[in-house]
Amino acid sequence: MLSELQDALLNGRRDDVVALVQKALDAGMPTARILNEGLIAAMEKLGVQFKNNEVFIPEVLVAARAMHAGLARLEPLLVRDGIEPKGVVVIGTVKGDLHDIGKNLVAMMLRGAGYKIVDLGADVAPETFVQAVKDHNAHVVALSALLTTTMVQMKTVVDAVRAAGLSTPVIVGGAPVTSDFARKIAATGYAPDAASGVEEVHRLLTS
Ligand code: B1M
Repeated sequence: MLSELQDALLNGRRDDVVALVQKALDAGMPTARILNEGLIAAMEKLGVQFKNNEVFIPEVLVAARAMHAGLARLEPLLVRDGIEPKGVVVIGTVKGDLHDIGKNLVAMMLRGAGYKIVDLGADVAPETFVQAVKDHNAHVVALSALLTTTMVQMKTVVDAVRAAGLSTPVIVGGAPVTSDFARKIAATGYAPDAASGVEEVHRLLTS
């Protein structure tokens, strides 16, 4: 049943995902097992396929939508069972930048990997990131920028987070962003794509 569920998710068959989650629940399978060995395992496979250019953005978006539908069915039960998220990640596209497709992908993959996501959207001011970290006791801040003119805002956010006395790791990504740039602005980490973003958050929270 779990491999059927993984297969449905990898192929973006949203209705099948919901039906198979329900079938597993009806069969008495624990919610954590459906989540970890069904939905999350499939998203991890998808992340590897995406990284290896075996699937592309449209497939990832469709699979992510199916993942959302499956998660929506499990969420009330997970809350009831008291399964804690792996950590809280505040994510947003920096001020002045309206590109949000890559940021959404990163958020979806992180959600799929078991993190609670506080998605601030696009065109987010530095003080909004700081406030969200405080309000949600975030473990990581993830920033996206697609314009060379807005990349500089990432430094403003890193500086604002540190000026607020917070040691929360800040990771950065987006087409024009490089690991060199991340180092220069004293960001804690860098991820070139969504799958690496998940790996980077795992690394930071387990090291
Ligand atoms: Co704009 N745009 N755009 N645009 N746009 C680019 C980025 C551009 C490269 C196009 C070009 O000229 N060739 C160019 C930037 C040039 C530069 O700065 N060097 C550009 C420009 C100039 C502009 C405007 C200024 C155009 C104008 O108005 N004259 C304007 C700016 C508006 C603004 O933001 N203030 C503008 C507007 C737009 C649209 C609104 C029309 C639309 C955005 C719609 C939306 O996002 N809702 C748009 C689009 C779609 C693009 C392109 C075509 C596609 C971007 C995209 O979604 N890629 C883009 C050209 C291109 O990239 N080929 C372009 C797919 C997405 C999945 O990839 O976002 O890179 P990406 O995310 C990747 C990784 O980067 C990484 O993971 C993702 C998945 O692997 N990643 C992270 C991203 N964020 C991360 C965060 C992390 C980790 C990894 O956290 C740690």
